[in-house]
Amino acid sequence: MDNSNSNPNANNQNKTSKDQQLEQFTVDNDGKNLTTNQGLNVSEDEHSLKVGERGPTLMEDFHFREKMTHFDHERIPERIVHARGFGAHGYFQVYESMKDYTKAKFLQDPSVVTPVFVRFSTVAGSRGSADTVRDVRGFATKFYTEEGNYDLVGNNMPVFFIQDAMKFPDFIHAVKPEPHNEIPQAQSAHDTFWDFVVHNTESAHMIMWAMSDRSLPRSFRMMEGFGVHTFRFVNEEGKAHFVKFHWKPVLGTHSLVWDETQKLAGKDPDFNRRDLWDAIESGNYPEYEFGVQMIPEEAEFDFNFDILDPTKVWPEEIIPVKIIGKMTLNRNTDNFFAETEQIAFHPGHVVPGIDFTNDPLLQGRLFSYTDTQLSRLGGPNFHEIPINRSVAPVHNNQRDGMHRMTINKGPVSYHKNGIAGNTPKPVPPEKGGYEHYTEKVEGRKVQARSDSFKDHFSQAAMFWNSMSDVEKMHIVSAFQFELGKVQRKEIRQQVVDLFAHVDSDLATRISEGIGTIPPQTSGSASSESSPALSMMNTVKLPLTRKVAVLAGNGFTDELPFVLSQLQQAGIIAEVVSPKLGTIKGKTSGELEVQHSLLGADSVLFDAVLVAGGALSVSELLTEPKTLDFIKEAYQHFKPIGAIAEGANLLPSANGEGIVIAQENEELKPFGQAFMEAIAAHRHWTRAI
Ligand code: HDD
Repeated sequence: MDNSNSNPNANNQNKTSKDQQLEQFTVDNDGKNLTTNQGLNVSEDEHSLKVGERGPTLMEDFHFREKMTHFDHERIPERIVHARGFGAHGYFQVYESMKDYTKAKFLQDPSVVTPVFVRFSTVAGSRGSADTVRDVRGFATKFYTEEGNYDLVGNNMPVFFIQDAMKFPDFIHAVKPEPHNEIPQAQSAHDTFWDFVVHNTESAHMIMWAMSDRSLPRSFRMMEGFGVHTFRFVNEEGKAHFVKFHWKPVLGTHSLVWDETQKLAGKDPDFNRRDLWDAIESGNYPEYEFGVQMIPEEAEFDFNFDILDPTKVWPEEIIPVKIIGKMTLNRNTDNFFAETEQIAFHPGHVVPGIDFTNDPLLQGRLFSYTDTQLSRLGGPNFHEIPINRSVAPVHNNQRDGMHRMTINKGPVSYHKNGIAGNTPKPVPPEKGGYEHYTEKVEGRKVQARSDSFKDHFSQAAMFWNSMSDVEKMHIVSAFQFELGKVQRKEIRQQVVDLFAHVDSDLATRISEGIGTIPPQTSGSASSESSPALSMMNTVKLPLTRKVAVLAGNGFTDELPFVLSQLQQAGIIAEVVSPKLGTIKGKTSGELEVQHSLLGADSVLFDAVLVAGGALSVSELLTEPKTLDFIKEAYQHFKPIGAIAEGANLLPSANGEGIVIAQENEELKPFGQAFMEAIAAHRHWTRAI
C-alpha cells in the first residue's frame, strides 16, 4: 500500500491537531536524570536506605516509599466489558459534502482532516485474555472534530443480543465467567450463556453472527464495523434522516479458522494486536471506508421490521450503503495505558447534525458510559486526560473533583452571572450550539416492548439463508462446539428447539452429535437472503498477507525471484528454517532466516511457500516439524506454493490453492498464480 502521499502526519507541518495537543503531554525520559515526582535528582535507585548493609530498612527513605506507593496503585479497574483492547491514531476525511443530510462539520468538506483514535476490543474476556477467542469485537472511534468529540462506539457485527438496555447486566453476567468458580475465561461455551439465550429469544439473530466466522477476525484490519443502532442525521434546515453507520475495511472482511484461533490463543495471544501494531509500524496503514444507510423520516414504517430494533439489519440490497469517506490509522500509541487504557468512549458524545433515536438499547447506553468512567477513571474529570481532551476549546462552570487539572481563573462558576458578562455563554443553534432534534413524542408511561420488536427469527433465518455452504458448516460446528461444553442437557435441547424456529435444517444439523432430539417440525422463518452478509462476497486482496517461506541451505535461484515478486505486490514473506542465521543458495545468494522452526507455526501465517533444491528439502526434513507445519496450513485451507523439489513435502499435489512450479518452468506465471491464491484467503473446497 503506498500511503506516502496521503499521510497528514508525514511531516511536522502535517500533524493533526490532536497529535499536536498530545505532544504537550508527552515526556521522553531518554538521556534525562532520574528524579522523584517532586523533581529531586535521585542518586540511588537500587538499594533502600538501611542501618548498615544488612538492615534494618528505614522509613526515612522517601524515594523508596514514593516508588513503592506509586507501584502499589498502578492498576485501575478494567472495563466491565471490552476489557481487552488495542488502539491506534489516525485521521478521517469525507469524500463529498454530506450537507444535504447533516450539518456535522466534519462531514462537509473533503479537505478537512479530522483526527481519530480507534480502539478495537473483545467483549467478554479480561484484560489479559487471548485476542483470538470466539467473541464480538468492539470497534470504537473517537473523532476529534472542531465541534467537539464525536464517538461512534460500535461492534464488528451489525446487531445486538438484546433490545432493551435493562437486560444488559443480565446478558453480561451470563456470558462472563460463571461467578462461583470464575470459569471459563473469554468464552461463551458454557451453561449460563446458553441458558440466557434460550430464555431471551431476541438474541437469536445475534447468536447466528456470533457463531459465524465473523467472531474470529483474521485481523482488525480486515473487520467491518457497525454503529448498530439507528441514529439520526439532521441538516441545516432541520430535516432528519434515520441513519446506520458502517466501516468497510479496504482489505476486505476475512476470518481465521476455529482450530487456528484456538492454537493462536496459546502460540500468540497477542495475534490481533501485534498484527495492527506491525502493520502501522511498517507503513501498511489500515484503511476503512465510512458508509451510511439512510432512510427519510417519512419512510420510518415502510419496512417489514422496526428500524429502531437493534436486533435487525437494514438489508443493503434494499437500503444501499453510501460510501462517504475514509479513515486511515497511521500512528501507534506512545503509551498503551495513557492512551488505549484511559480513552473513554460514550455514544452520547455527539456533534450538531448527529442525533439519537428511541432505540431502547441506545437510550440505556446513554446513561451507562459516563457512569462507568467514574469508577474506572476515578472521578468526573476524565475528560481532562490527554487522550480524552477535545481539540475544540472547553469552557463551562463545572469545577473541582478528583484530579482536576484545569486552573479556572476568576470568581465566577455559575450561570447566569453579571460579573463575567454572563459568560461562558450558550451558543444559539444557528451559530453551532447543539440543539436536540425536536421529535414529537406522545404516549403513556409503560414498561413494555412494542409488538414491532417481537419477530425474533426472520432475520436470523435471513442470515442463515445468505451464507455459503462452508459458512453454514462453520456455524453448525460452532454451535456444536459451544453446546458440547454445556453441562446441562436440557439447555442443549432448548437451544435446538429454539433454533428450529429459525430454520429446521440448521437445528437438525446442530442436533447431530450433541445428544439431543432433532426438531419435529420443518421450515424456515424467512425465505429472504442478503448476499452482502456473506464474507465470501467480500474484497479479496493479497496486500500485507504473511507468507512463511520454508527454506534451507541449497535453495535454488528461483526463490529470490519469487520473493521479489511477492514483495512488489505488498506481500510479507518471512523465511522459516531449522536454525536462525543465514542460509546460502545452491549457486548464489544468501537469505536471512527470520524464524527457526522451533519458534514459528503455520497458524502465524496466511500462506506457505516451500523452496526448491534437493539440499534445502533434506535440510528442512531434519526438523520433524516441517511436515506438520505444511500439513496444518493445508488443513487450515491456506494457499501453499512449492518450487520444484519443494513439492515433495506437500500433503497433496493438487487441489484448490496448491500452486507448484515444476523444474525449469517459467516463474512469473507461478508467482502470479500463487498471489491469486493468497488473495483468495482460504481454499474452502478442501473441506467439502
Ligand atoms: Fe457497550 C464499552 C459497544 C451495548 C455499556 N461498548 C463498550 C465498548 C464498545 C461497546 C465497543 C468499548 C469501548 C472502548 O473501547 O473503550 N455496547 C457496544 C455496542 C452495544 C453496546 C455496539 C450495542 C449496540 N454497552 C451496551 C449497553 C450497555 C453498555 C446496552 C449498558 C446499558 N459498554 C458499556 C459500558 C462500557 C462499554 C459498561 C464498558 C467500558 C466502557 O463502557 O467504557 O459502559
